[in-house]
Amino acid sequence: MSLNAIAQKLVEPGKGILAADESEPTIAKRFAAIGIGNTPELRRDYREMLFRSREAMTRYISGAILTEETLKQDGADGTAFIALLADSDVIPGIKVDRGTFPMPGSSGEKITEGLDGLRQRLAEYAALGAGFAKWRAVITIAEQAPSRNAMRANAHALARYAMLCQEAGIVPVVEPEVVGDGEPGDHTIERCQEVTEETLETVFNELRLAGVDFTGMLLKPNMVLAGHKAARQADVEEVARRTVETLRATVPAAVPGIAFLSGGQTDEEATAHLSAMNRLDGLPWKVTFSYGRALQNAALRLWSGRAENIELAQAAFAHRARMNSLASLGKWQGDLDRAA
Ligand code: 5MM
Repeated sequence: MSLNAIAQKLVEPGKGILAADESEPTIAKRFAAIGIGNTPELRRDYREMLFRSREAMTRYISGAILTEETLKQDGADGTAFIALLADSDVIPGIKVDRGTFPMPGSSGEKITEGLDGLRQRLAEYAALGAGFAKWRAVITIAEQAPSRNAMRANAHALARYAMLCQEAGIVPVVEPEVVGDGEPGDHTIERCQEVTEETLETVFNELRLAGVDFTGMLLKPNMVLAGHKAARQADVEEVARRTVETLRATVPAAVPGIAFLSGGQTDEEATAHLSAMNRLDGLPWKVTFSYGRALQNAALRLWSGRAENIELAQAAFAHRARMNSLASLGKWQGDLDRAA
């Protein structure tokens, strides 16, 4: 399949991406919250519970972002996860960054690492069947941040990653996350909009310079939101309006789709914001979800590491995926959630 065909399939109407690529420290935190340890078997069982949720995976999920461990892992009965996903027509994706590290010369900012040896790793992932990849850059908002230096360094790394992916026949999902739920977290929505616009402009300039084909990539941005500790939180319509305004100003129409991260929003907020954006007229790209927490929160809690809870957890996952599928079509309504 061409890069454009893969990208189009990932954002096909009514579907979105499941981000199941929590790194070891992150999954350890999620598991600690439900009182279980972080072992390879539990990681396998948890992800298998998600991938075997037939309703969610076949109807609402187009692609799943995996860690390298999951990409190479088998389910409890020996079925390769790649085969399980293929059975639901879900494209496997791979997180290829090596995480975020302190930005040299800056206090509190991060730079994403993982470019060394990436060409070789991508060739291996492509041979294993990965159709797309993901790299997350973190942009911090604080009194002295973001600095131009951190923004440019992160944008440059995203562009090098994206071009390497395209050379390997893999669709790059470009994720520059302006973090809203970090510290100090008291910034206004106006400040988030300003920083998000500058970030996206910088990223697309670097992508253009690197020669990235916009028709064969996806963008995974944050929504424009006030910091989680801000005195004024905007309503759903304002978030949708400001986010789309920012994207229109910076994202070329040649990009097939935008798949948002949820960034610590409640499940219902993430769905409501997505639906409100899709009710706005004349969007030049498909607009959908690539949620981690906002797709998994309820399922993870219900599962709690116990085999007897699998069906209940899968039903919760299917419900959340269906709500976001409706939101990707602009058709979600709060009473559907409340009824459930
Ligand atoms: C699933 O979490 C992804 C990996 O994060 P870490 O490397 O920090 O463990 C993360 O990149 C995720 O894909 C995005 O942040 C979207 O997830 P949320 O939970 O914000 O929707």
